[in-house]
Amino acid sequence: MHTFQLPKLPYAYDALKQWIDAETMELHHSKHHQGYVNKLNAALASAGVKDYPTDLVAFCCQVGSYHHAGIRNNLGGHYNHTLFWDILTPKGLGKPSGELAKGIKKSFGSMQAFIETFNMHATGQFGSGWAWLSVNKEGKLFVSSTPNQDNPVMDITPVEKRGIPILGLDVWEHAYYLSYRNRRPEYVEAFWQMVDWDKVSHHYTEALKQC
Ligand code: MN3
Repeated sequence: MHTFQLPKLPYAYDALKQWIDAETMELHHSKHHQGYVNKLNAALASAGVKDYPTDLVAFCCQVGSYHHAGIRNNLGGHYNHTLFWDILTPKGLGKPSGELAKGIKKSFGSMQAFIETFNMHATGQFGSGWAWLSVNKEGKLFVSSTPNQDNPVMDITPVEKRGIPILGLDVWEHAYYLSYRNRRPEYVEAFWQMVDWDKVSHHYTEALKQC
C-alpha cells in the first residue's frame, strides 16, 4: 500500500540561517512536517481509505469529498510544506523573469504591487495559516491567504479563490518565532530574500498546463 513520505530538504538546515535559524528549520522539517506525514498516513489507515490520489495536488483537489478533518489538515500540512521547502534557496535575492515576470505584471500591474498585496495577506492572516500566489482556471495569477493547513487547491467551502499555488509562505508562529518572536512582518520581508524564482517559474509552467 502507498504511504506518503517526508521529502528531503534540497539544502542543509543551516543553509538559510541569514533569514531562518537552523533550529527552526530542523524542528519545522523533521518534527512538524514529519508529523503531518505520519498523521496523514494514520488518518487514511484508520478511516480505511485505500483509493486516493498519490499526487498531492490531485488529492487536495478532491479532499472535500472525504469529509475527514484529519485527512484534510494533514494532507494540507504535507502538500503546503512540500511546496514551501521547494521554493526556498540559500542563493537568495533573485527576481522573477520570463513568462512569470510577464504574468505578474499582467495580473498585478507591477512586481512591487504584487509584493505589497502578498505581504498584506501574509501579515493580515489572523492566527495560523498561509499566504499564496496561485494560478486560477483562466490562467491568471492571484494572491490569497488560507487558515490552518488549507490551501487554494482544496475543494472546500472556506476556500473562496481556487487555483494551483506556485508560491506559498507559512505564517504559523512555528515558522518564525525563534528568530523573529512576534514580528511576523520582518519574517515576511526576509522571505523575499530566499525565494527561488526558477522553481516558482517551473511551478507556474506546470500549473498553466493543469488549468
Ligand atoms: Mn509549518
